[in-house]
Amino acid sequence: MNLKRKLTAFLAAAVMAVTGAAGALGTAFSAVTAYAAETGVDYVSIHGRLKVSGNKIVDKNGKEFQLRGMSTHGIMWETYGDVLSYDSLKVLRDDWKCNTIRIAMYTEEWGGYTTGSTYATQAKAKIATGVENAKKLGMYVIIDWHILNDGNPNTHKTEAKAFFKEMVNKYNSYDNVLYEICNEPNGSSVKWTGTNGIKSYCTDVVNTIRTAEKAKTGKNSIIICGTGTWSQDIQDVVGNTLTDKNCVYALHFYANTHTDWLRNRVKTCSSSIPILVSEFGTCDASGNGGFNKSETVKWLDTLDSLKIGYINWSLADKNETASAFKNGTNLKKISSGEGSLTESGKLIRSEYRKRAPAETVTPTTYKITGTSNVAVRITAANKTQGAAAGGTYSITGLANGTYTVSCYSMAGAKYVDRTYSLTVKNKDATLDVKLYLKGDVNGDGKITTVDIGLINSYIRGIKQLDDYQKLVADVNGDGKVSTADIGKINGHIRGTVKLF
Ligand code: IDC
Repeated sequence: MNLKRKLTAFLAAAVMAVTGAAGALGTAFSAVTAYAAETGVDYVSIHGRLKVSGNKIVDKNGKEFQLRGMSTHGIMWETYGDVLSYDSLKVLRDDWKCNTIRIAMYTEEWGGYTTGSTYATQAKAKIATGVENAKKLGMYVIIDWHILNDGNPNTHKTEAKAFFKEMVNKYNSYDNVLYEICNEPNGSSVKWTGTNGIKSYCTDVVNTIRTAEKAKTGKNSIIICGTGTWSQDIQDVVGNTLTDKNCVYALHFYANTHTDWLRNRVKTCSSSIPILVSEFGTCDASGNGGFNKSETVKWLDTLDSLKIGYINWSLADKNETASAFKNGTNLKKISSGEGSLTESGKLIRSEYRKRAPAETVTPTTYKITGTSNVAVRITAANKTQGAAAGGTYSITGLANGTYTVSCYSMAGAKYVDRTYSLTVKNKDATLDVKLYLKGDVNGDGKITTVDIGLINSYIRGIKQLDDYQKLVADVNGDGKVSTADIGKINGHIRGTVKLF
């Protein structure tokens, strides 16, 4: 029986065993999940986890990298969180050339995070949708603690710390996540320095994040720190940065309100501190009125020349100038092209398309290589390669995707054939093949009472066996792992039964 048929038979038997309450079997074999092929640019695979180097954000190769993207409006407002769907983010990535999405979660206004636990739960579910979809698409994602009414970030410092700790625990291993810890501190008494100042808030929250990261994988995400006067006072940070060097400082502008004077500040400060324009608008600071194309273009020219990233406000269809979409647009499934865009949306889309650098993904096909412990024939994507015992193999010309790699023993039936599921995504993959002897459940190359012990524990429900181990344990080939197999293996050890 070939392996596929064997597996199918085993599955059928497993189902029968479960439904028939035979009791000897644990879980049925898990299905291989198919991988949807991607056509667009997977920014995160190409550029990896970003970090701050000196006063610039750089990619995994140490090359300056500009975040370029769109911000949601408040994810709890109206239907504005809908835009975090896979389909809409894909349009932003492929048609708008955005490499980043910013998820704005208000802390106070309109179902704000701190105004009720139900809201907080809903907000986190929306964040999860956005982060997961961004990850699938290879886009960077900023989780934005969107203070505004709060004025002083210290107002909700306790909640902020708990929130970011939770985010780190969830997303620490994700290479695409950045944290923005206070959107726009504001109020005449809210300054960078001082005991109740922004710096002290940032120091505390950054500490919480770093401690949580250390407790997980130790990987470190970029943290975006807001600055005074609605994130305009970057000059206060110069000479007084946080000790943590993987932080950038936020500068926000609205093109019709903030002009040369603020651009000059950016030019001056950018030589000494890392800056990110984590929010900007094409209009008045109110978000409504004053659409200003020429000032917007001047800003983007300046920021491009300084290699500073920028994120536009906002992906809403609200009746206000800053909105990218016309009122009534289905945000869950936005379309490519200009059809549903406002003048602001049209400008941003066309500027981004012009400004995004070409991304090259080379090569476009990949290989799976590895070794094998015994002589095998290995098949993936209808390509077959052989490997000698202890030798290597290489299957080339594979596109991105998840492959079933089937390994047939050429060393006789004493070895149990095996299938692996392997994902190839923008790089070569390795797979060292290991076939087990029939009955050798722990794969140590011997058939012993230890293997019997494992099967026994499995039958009694104390230990799990993986799908391959179950095949190895099923020495009588009846599709079940049962005491009958133990009997046969026992006989083999005592020399009364031949397993092969
Ligand atoms: C605005 C929204 C508007 C909403 C208001 C709430 O566009 O629909 O009613 O917030 O107070 C910012 C803020 C951002 C503002 C935006 C425009 O970060 O939350 O959004 N803006 O006023 N800073 C400068 C401008």
